This record gives sequence, structure tokens and C-alpha cells, in this order.
Amino acid sequence: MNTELFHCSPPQADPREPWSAADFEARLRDCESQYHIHHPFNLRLNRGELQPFQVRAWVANRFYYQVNIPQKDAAVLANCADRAERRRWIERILDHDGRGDFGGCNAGGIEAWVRLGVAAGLTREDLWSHRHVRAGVRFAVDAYVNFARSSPWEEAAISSLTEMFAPKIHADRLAGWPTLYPWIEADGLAYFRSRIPLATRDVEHGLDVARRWCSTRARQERAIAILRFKLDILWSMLDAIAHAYPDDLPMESRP
Ligand code: AHQ
Repeated sequence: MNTELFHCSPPQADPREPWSAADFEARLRDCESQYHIHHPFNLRLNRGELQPFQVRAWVANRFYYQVNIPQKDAAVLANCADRAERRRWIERILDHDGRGDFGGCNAGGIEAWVRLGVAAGLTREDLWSHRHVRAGVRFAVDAYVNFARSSPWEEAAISSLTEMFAPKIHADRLAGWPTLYPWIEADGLAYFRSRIPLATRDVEHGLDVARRWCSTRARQERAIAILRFKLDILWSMLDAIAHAYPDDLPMESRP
């Protein structure tokens, strides 16, 4: 357990100078080494070493994360009293839930992830029933949503900054999967393509919030602890998926 995150030191003047803005951002970005792009399961996934059932398991488990993102973001909004900040943050919900007629580019990220699942051989019911979601994935995702519900909105915003590292992981999938997993219909990869500019936009907002909120060294260090907590969430999701879907999983248990 990352006790730093829940250590509530008594309020006291912090004698230490805050890091410069550049140094603080560099320290946030230094956490990249703990990003789930380096997880053994993700390395195998992006090297084409997984069997179709393991890719389908990953898609079905990550769907639970995706459908919970709008509720996490709604929790951020609920804790935010600033209209201007809410107007920026609400875009994230619509990016995932969709807009207007839900058609084409308005379908939203959740619908695009369903398309990924269907392209990989799952049914919509496989995804929406969450029947393949493992306990460790559910636990990690629920911990993320509950953190957003129970924390100052600025801290929940900081926890989304793992997306500083997301464009690379999406680009890896777009570059490799068509060759590594030719059995996945190409339009299923649209989510990854759509996410890269949105992640970049969202990270600009998240870093803006972090710079303004973390005016003391203590808050800067708390921001690092929060980011590490979120990195643990992503990492532990892959731990649970890798454990539940080994190469020799009996046929009857394979999605
Ligand atoms: O598809 C992803 C997504 O919509 C989000 C929202 C954001 C958040 O609010 O925490 N994080 C995130 C991420 C998405 N995809 C992950 C992936 O590996 O495909 C990466 C993940 C993140 O880096 O936090």
C-alpha cells in the first residue's frame, strides 16, 4: 500500500522550497518508468506474443476501466466549484459517452471500445455484462473511482496525468497490431487513433491544474504520490489479467 498517499501530516509550515515548475513537471514525467507500457503482459501484447483469447480478455477487462472513466470524471466535476474548470473537464465525459446521434465520430470512446471488442471476436454482451472482468481489475478500477469521489478535485485531476505517457502506448498498438494481430478487423483500432489527440489535450489541462494546486513542496510531493497510486492501478490491472489468462488456460475457460 502506498502509505504516502494516505498519510495525513498535521498542517504546518513547510520549510522546504517548492521545486521549480520545470523541475516539478520533470519529476512527474520521471514516473514513466512505472507506466504499464513496461508491464510484462503489455510487452507481450505489443510484441504479438499473446493468443487471441488473451487479447480478447485484455479488451474485455479494460472495457470495465473505460466505462468507469466518465463516472470518475463526473466525480471530479461534482467536487469542483469552479465553472471554468468544469467547462473544460466535462469534455472528457462526452469524449467517452458520445455526443449527438452517437453516429460516426460522435460515437464516443466507449462505443469505439465496443467496436474494438467486436473486431477482436467478442460480443457486445460479453463486454457490457462484464462477465470476463477479474476481481483484481474490478478492485483497481473501483479504487480509482472512489479516489476521485473522496479527494479534492485537483488531486483527482492529477491522478489522470498517467495519460502523459498514453500517446506512446496507443501509437505502439496502431503501429504493431495490424501485422501482429491481422485477425482483428482494422476499424477496431479506431479508439487508439482517436485517443492520442484527446490525451494530449487532457494532459495540458491536468498539468495546468497541478502547477496551480501544487504551490508547496508538500503538495508537489503529494502529486508524485498520487501519480504513483494511479500507476499502481494500471499496473495491477495487468497483473490480474496476466494471472487469470495464462498461455495454457483450459479451452473452456477462454473468452
Ligand atoms: O483510454 C484511456 C483513457 O480514456 C484514459 C482516461 C485517463 C484518466 O482519466 O485516467 N487515463 C486513460 C487511459 C486510457 N488508456 C490507457 C491505455 O493504456 O490504453 C492509458 C490510460 C492512462 O494512461 O491513464
